[in-house]
Amino acid sequence: PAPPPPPHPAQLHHHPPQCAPTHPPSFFPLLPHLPPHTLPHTLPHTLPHTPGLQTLHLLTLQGRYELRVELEDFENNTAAATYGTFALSPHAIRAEEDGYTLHVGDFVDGGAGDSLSYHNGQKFSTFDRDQDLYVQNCAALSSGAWWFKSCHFSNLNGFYLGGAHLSYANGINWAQWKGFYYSLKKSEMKIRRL
Ligand SMILES: [Ca+2]
Repeated sequence: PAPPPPPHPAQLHHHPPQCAPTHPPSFFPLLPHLPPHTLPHTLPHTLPHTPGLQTLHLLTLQGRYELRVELEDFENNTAAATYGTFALSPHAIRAEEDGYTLHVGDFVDGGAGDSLSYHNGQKFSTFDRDQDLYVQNCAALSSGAWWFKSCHFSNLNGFYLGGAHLSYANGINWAQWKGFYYSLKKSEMKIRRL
């Protein structure tokens, strides 16, 4: 077979030089390898770029809060789980060093089952900050950012896989309702001061 034609001169400079600044380490390098339909519903975040956790920590210091998780599948079924206590690192001087530890309890079933009490007491882990109890990186294995233990019964920051999926536990999973092979259409976590 004929050798491939030499590159057009314009293509020689297509790639940036080696000294070009690289993107900060995060989930983002994984995304180009995924087909479009597996793009996450929210871009996974890294701890330093997660103001939400610090905000939640400070907010839940101000009083007693409950958490309500509302879920919806692709048949428009809905289910919920409520937790009468919810806080992040309530006893920590520096919440980030404490890993925004999840304190959750007093589960009340709204049809979804309890997929969060397992995570009580766990630190929040991301792809580039493994704070789980598993020998491997749960955030990488599950394509999420969560209070992973070893690893999870819920993964609401997982990939938006659009319903049933063949891959294990890396979708928007709430195992006690739909198992580890069903990625939900919608999930919301709401807190309310008691
Ligand atoms: Ca680990």
